[in-house]
Amino acid sequence: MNPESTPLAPAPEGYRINPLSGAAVSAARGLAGPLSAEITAALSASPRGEVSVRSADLNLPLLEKNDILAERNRGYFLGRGLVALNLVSSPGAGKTTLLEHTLDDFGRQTKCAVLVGDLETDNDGRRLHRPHAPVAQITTGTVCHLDAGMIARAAESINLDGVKVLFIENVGNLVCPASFDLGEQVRVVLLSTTEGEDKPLKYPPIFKSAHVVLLTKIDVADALGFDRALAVENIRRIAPQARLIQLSARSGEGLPEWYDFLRSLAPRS
Ligand SMILES: Nc1nc2c(ncn2[C@@H]2O[C@H](COP(=O)(O)OP(=O)(O)OP(=O)(O)O)[C@@H](O)[C@H]2O)c(=O)[nH]1
Ligand SMILES: [Mg+2]
Repeated sequence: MNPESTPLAPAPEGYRINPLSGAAVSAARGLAGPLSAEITAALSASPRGEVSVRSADLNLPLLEKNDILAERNRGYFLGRGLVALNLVSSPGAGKTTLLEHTLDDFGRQTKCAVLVGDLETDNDGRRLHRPHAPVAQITTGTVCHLDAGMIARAAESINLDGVKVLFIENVGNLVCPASFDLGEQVRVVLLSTTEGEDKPLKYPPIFKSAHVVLLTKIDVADALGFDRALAVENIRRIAPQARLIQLSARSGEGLPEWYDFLRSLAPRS
């Protein structure tokens, strides 16, 4: 058992945070603190949990509570000089395996941290925790996605000093996470060869929101009869904006390109 592992008391919303490595000595200043009295009052007066900007004439879109918290996270991450990536995929597409390799390879030169979400268990957090990488597990209970409030609380639970890259491994789901901005700068969507070539066509919102699409488990593509050219065509059709990297965490193919991409994002100090 990891001596650092001391789960925090459950949040009022029911989810739990467990910092498995690199726990913060004291909570970071105010990231998950209450919103201003003005915004809290406006949110509670709104049946749909929305607040409008004061000057409605500007015709700005309404911001929902998650968006407000996400913007606060984004500013906090930028202020700390780190880049946050939100990894989203179906269950089992290979997010944790890729992050294990990333922490062991790329993470030795560039300090990384991980916030990982699942409905239940600390399994992924335990797979990921390493002395050189702060990791916190978020267990959501019944919620099929992470939200910006969970990220704020989990980010406060670990020591982010010196961290340049913060990975957020979302709950395995191709639908729910699409609508929840976490305050990340980069959204990474994984599609594995075991899922079939047609997933971008069937679940377009998540692929349309991607900055990067990773086609994973390419080592088993041939054995599965997976048509990589067709998958690439489908990704390009739905997500022309996204950078595409094909890789296998198992064989190592494509990992240097992924690390080069991370290197291009990581702020230099
Ligand atoms: N062949 C092959 N298998 C892989 C690769 N990457 C991961 N796997 C396997 O795929 C399974 C799921 O991998 P995980 O990394 O746990 O997937 P995940 O996306 O984190 O899963 P959830 O967190 O449950 O959504 C495991 O059995 C891995 O060993 C790969 O590159 N090639
Ligand atoms: Mg995982």
